[in-house]
Amino acid sequence: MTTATTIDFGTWSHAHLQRTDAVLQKVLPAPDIAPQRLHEAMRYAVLGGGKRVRPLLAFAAGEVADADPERVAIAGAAVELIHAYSLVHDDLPCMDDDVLRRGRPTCHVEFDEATALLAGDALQSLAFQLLGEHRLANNVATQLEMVKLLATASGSRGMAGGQAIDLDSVGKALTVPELEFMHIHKTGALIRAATVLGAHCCGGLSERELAQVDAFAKCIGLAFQVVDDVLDADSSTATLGKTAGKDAKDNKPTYVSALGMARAREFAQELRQQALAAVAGFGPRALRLRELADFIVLRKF
Ligand code: GRG
Repeated sequence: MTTATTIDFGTWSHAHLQRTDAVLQKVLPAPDIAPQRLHEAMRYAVLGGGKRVRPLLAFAAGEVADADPERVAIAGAAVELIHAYSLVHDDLPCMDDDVLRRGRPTCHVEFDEATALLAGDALQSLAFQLLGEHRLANNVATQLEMVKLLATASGSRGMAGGQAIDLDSVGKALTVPELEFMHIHKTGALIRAATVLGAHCCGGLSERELAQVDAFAKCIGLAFQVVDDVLDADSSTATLGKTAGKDAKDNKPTYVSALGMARAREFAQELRQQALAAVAGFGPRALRLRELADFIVLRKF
């Protein structure tokens, strides 16, 4: 057993956040390599903060599977690159048209729209380059499965598809099942992929155990979005580092508009309980997954 279980969650998450940032620093092209402006924009989008929840979930699932943290760090960084690309594109005027992200001007404001678009494209490519370049799984079949998993989670049957539904839903009152479908894809798919990728970095979990990790991730991915809806309605721009109250202003359906604030909060707690139940059988190996579930549901930013 690693020392992971002997340190508190704050220390553990800080150490793994730093580990993720060290990989990201290394794999992102240096700003003095041509084309400099594009590389500067990529680095700006990725290295300017962020909670790194997805890599942390990969590390936590990796601990359940006793995976090699070096491998998990690469897998987690690949997911974070996809996440950063999605935020850059989401902030563009043709999508959410936002000017503030992680407490700083959004990528297209700091650079320009064309550069931001290309930076997002290149971050996505870099994510898959990492999965192709590094030995992450114990066998080739699992490694290929990992590539497929990330591609599916980020593509039209995952995040990009969820974003398309989101853009189409402005001004509409979605039913709760429709809302769930949208969010499971837009936000949940990548969170789920991050977690399962972490577990795949060893190959030692049985199908049943992998399904338990996946069930956890599905619940916590949706909980993440429910909490995001609550925070958007209930928190300040200064606390969030992004424009608060935007969902209501943009007339977007959310869990708060569909269920009301109190019920949305309750629903997040129910999802947390379901997530915890899914990994109960792992005992102490799932400590970090449990702590991350708490962080995701109780977070204030
Ligand atoms: C453009 C293909 C494409 C997809 C965009 C993820 C997404 C889809 C849009 C982001 C819009 C948004 C605010 C979604 C809510 C949930 C979410 C992903 C919030 C941001 O993630 P955090 O809180 O951000 O993990 P940090 O900055 O901490 O990394």
